[in-house]
Amino acid sequence: MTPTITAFAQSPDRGQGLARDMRVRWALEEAGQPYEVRLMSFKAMKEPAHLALHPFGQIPTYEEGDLALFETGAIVFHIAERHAGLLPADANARARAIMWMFAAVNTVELPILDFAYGKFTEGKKSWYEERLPLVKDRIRDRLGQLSTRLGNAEWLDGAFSAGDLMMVSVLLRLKPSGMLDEFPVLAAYVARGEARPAYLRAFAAQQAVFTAGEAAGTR
Ligand SMILES: N[C@@H](CCC(=O)N[C@@H](CS)C(=O)NCC(=O)O)C(=O)O
Repeated sequence: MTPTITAFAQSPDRGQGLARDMRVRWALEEAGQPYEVRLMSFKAMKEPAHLALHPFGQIPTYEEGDLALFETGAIVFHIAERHAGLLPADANARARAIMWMFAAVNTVELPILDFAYGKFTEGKKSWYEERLPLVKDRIRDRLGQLSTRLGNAEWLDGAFSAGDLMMVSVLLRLKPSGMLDEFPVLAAYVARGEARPAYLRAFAAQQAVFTAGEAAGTR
């Protein structure tokens, strides 16, 4: 059965691929699975029909038959479990790939979101500028540690896995800030992820939503 995911009808990032439907699209492309997309307005995301799927009123969601999921980590894990290409067959290597998925969303993404969302939510507070160096240093600590671990390796643990997919997705949010370039090992790692054919297909698909909106005059 072809799954349906939800994505922004009008992505605030203007098609840069930073919205989280991108991770799910990428995972489905890596797995070679077709999918359908239901585009959501911000208003519709907060209405009962969508809240029944996603209690926090966000995107993306994933529907397949009578299964409905939210949270990108869970969705990517579900895709990776059911299709080849995203989790190693060896049990220990598989456990480590899952560990990296959690590390991406639970350890690396948290300080990055504090930085990325802070400007919008707290940018006008008197203490915002004073706090900013601390927020950036927390990110640099994590990036330094991750960079040391990655070293000369191509991917985090052997072959490309769902752990890399989640980690690259999380790190991509830092690209516009220039902070990633302070860690050439990680900048190269992210570039390897972005060069994967599955990533490129997913990126083009999400960008097409923005381009179509512009052409229709809804942007
Ligand atoms: N932890 C969630 C985060 C989902 C999330 O923050 N989605 C954003 C788009 S990238 C969203 O829907 N934001 C709109 C809102 O929260 O109202 C996941 O990984 O799926």
